[in-house]
Amino acid sequence: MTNFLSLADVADLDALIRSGIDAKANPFADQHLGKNKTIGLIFFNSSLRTRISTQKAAQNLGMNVITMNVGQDSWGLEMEDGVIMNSDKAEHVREAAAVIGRYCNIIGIRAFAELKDRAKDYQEQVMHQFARYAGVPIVNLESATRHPLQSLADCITIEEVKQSNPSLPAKPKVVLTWLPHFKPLPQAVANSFSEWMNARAKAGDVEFVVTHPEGYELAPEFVGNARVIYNQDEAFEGADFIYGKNWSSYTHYGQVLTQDPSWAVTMNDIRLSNHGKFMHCLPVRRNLKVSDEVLDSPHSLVIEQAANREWSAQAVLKEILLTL
Ligand code: AN0
Ligand code: CP
Repeated sequence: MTNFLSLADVADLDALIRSGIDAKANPFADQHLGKNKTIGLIFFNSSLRTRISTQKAAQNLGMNVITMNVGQDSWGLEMEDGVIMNSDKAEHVREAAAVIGRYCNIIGIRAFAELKDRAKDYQEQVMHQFARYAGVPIVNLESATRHPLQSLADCITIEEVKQSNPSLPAKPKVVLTWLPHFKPLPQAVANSFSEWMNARAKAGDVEFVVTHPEGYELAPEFVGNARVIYNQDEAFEGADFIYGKNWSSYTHYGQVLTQDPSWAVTMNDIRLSNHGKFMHCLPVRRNLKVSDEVLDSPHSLVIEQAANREWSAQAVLKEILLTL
């Protein structure tokens, strides 16, 4: 693996999931791989889990870690080529990426969608500019359209639950549901989860359903062959995993079309499902998107998912270190 920008960079998904599970059982087995190597973690946006779990994973592999918040710790970065740089952005990504690439063997980047111009966000300019100019492997720490380290942690979590619950069906039903929120959020987590679950469904590992109000359809390349059911209660029938996430509209780009509170997940929804587990990438707003009762019950997997971010990052960094 050179870059880790999306599922397309993964040669063998089963093996990567197994590698994460192995790292969890034996975190320091590959300490030699990262010795005297440095990773730079570059954040254009806030983070709790991604920042700490990726740092921890790199340290487990023996790496040194440098973290930087763009625009706060550093200069603002211009991404457009050929412009007269008379805005508040003092440095161009061409120099910045090339320079960071001289200090670091791997660079992780977080750059959310701006949710103003769909074509621009879906071009993934920040990831591609860094990949073009850094000269070292790039890891996606959540880009405009995807959050693959989260999706890998989610796959690991579902796999672990499957392995420890022999009563689950061989192909558990996984339902991605839209949740209400007053602020427009990116589609990245939902896009990525859908992309990865479609791959798991194709391999016969899960059945995958997406549910959301009208107007919240994900981009066709992400929803793929998933079954879309607009009635949430119907979608939850027999669900083994309920994966909640808010996203803003893709078709009416970046808009909040409804805040209908009936889409929030409560114990009634869990009861409709097959005693389903609740999943969310975090951060989550309690009692707006999901009730306290669900989050504080044994049905919730949110802490396990977050814990597995360490092992998903470690599996990915290991793959990349093996190529350096
Ligand atoms: C971000 C999002 O929805 O993409 C990050 C989630 C991991 N969430 C918020 O901005 C609240
Ligand atoms: N799930 C996730 O990526 O969390 P952070 O935004 O806190 O990194």
